[in-house]
Amino acid sequence: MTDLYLGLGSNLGDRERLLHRAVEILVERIGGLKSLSAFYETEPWGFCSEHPFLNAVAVLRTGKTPEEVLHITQAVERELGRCSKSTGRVYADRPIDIDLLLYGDVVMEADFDVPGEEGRKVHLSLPHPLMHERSFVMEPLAEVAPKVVHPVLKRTFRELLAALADR
Ligand code: PH2
Ligand code: MG
Ligand code: MG
Repeated sequence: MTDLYLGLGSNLGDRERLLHRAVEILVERIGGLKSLSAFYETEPWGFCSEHPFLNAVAVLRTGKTPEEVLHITQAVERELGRCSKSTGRVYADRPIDIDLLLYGDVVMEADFDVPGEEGRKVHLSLPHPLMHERSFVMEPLAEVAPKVVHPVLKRTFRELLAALADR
């Protein structure tokens, strides 16, 4: 069993209900809930929008592989009404976004097939390559796991959050 860290965000619709529902489905399909952060209201980062986000981090204990987790999170995003995916780093408003932040200490880059979509691939990087630059991730993460060490940067999430706040 591995500790899986998921970043959740919503900036359209009933954001609080969407986050709660997403966690409920993720727990059914991926594994038991170890911790869930508070929900943080945050300004859109990296794009302009009049719709603020609610962001949270959930930690699940899972026996699923990263690939299985990715397929499940993408299916849950679709089921909760997400129709378009951000491409490159061009972001858009969304009812729900579920990002894999960390899968234990695993460091990996991979392209996976998308089931049912011939030829389409989805890329997965672990740890999430931008997580330590984003306060909307690091604040809830440092709340639930202040002493956990980033497997590449070798600093705790509390230290990484403090480094962000200093900038
Ligand atoms: N997600 C993004 C881009 N910008 N800003 C906030 N505040 N919260 C997010 O979850 C978020 C974002 C890409 O997924
Ligand atoms: Mg995201
Ligand atoms: Mg995403």
